[in-house]
Amino acid sequence: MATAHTNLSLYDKGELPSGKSMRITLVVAQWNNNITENLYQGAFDTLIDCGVNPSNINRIDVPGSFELVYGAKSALQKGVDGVIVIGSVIQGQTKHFDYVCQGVTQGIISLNLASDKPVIFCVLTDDNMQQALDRSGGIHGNKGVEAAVAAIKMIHLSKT
Ligand code: DLZ
Repeated sequence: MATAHTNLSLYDKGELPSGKSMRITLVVAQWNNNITENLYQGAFDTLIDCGVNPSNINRIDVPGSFELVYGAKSALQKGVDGVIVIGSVIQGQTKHFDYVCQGVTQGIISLNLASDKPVIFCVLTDDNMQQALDRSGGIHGNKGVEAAVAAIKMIHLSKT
């Protein structure tokens, strides 16, 4: 999983399916919102760049990453082609980090198994704020961009 010194956020639009008819909801955690806003912007701009109609992109805000699962479930119930969950969990001095990371990861896996619509995981799980900054528009790119590319690919897969 090591991506040190690697920026994976470059993509070739010409090789991606068109997002023209896709309806996508972005669920955004408000914890560490200096990070999640950058991830959101990276994802939003990439979806637009890939042809998704702005009126087909919805946003739901939730308090923290733990609530991303409920936010995604509620978006799926309202009928969308795919969901991107966006969060940033940063290691503190307690075990809360582990429980939040585990909870949101298992929850999103469960939703993907239960639904025929993909839920894309854009949750940073970092040791410190600098690592999060580096991956939300810094030296390691913007994981929001990568999540949007994954969403376009997975929604296309779900429709074919
Ligand atoms: C409580 C908590 C802590 C300590 N840290 C984070 C974090 O780094 N990132 C994040 O997204 N959320 C954090 N939370 C909040 C939990 O995700 C959740 O919102 C609360 O436990 C309420 O259910």
